[in-house]
Amino acid sequence: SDPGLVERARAAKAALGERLFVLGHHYQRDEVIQFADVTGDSFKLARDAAGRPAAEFIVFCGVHFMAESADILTSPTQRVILPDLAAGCSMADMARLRQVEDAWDAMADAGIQDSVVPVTYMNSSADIKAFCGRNGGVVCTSSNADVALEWAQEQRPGAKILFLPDQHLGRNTAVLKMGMSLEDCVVWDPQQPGGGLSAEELQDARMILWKGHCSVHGRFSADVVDELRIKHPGINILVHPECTHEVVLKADLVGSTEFIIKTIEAAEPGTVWAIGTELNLVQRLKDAHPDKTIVFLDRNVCYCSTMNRIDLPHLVWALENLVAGTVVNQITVDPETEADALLALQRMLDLPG
Ligand code: CIZ
Ligand code: SF4
Repeated sequence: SDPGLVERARAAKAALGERLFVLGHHYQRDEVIQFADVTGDSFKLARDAAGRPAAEFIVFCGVHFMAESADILTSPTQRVILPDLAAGCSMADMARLRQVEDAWDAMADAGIQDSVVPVTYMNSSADIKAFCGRNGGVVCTSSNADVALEWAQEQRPGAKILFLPDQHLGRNTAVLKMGMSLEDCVVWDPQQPGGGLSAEELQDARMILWKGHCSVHGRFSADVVDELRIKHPGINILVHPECTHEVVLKADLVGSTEFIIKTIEAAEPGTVWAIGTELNLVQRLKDAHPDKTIVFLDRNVCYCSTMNRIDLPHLVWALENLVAGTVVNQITVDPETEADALLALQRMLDLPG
């Protein structure tokens, strides 16, 4: 990265001292990660921010929904800053509150709304988390989706689950961890009238999956898994549960980004791994573990384009403004949304395990 910018970022961080806390998501660029006080997945980072009450400014190097979660979990005096407001998440954008409310009304029309418990993945906007909070639901992460689904099923006998917004995480968890079948799952398509489902299909389903997906993890293909197994006999395939069901079925290990990192750290020297998650993280793991062979589970490069919007120039711009006394790109969730979203987040924090 540009030595001038590196120097300016260092100077700005030094000038702000304890007033500043920089969070770096695992999918961020190296040029940004070098300035993170802590790295992690979205959930760990939001909790780390909440554990730093002395930090007035939380600079979140990640995407918009993560900064919202940090704002919800930190105190009102702490200000959360996203260095580029264009750093959204295509998956989170696939579930808009209006669309989810329409689906909810259709579930009332089909006579099932009283038995549906909404569960949203952390990767969703604050107003979707708030919808879940208001309607008896919960937030989950890729590490606790099974526990959250179990909790949801226990809310009432014969409970159905509306899973937002990632159909793949929902399906993979339901089928591989909850003993449901693919037939128990239906997909609600917000682009179609009535979600593309009949009242009968809704009544018969146990799991109503929102038709959303991650544009990065959704790209990995089962064909590449087959090719790599031929090319590198003994290879271990390690993927994130946002990958398609087909890919997950062919993998050896499936888990969150934190799980992927721990697995590679614990792996024996000389072992061979193909990793199906965002490329910045895979490249960093490869660099950190030269004693292991690590390949990317795709023939092409595929970064998360919105994560990559946070680059060193944007970080320096945000930090230097703070030094000059100007808070730029602050992310704030309105108090009503925040209170409801917090209900759903608190239910997650209270889950067993
Ligand atoms: O795909 C993502 O953006 C993930 C895994 C985010 C997170 O940290 O939960
Ligand atoms: Fe969203 Fe996927 Fe990017 Fe994560 S990797 S921020 S889920 S688009």
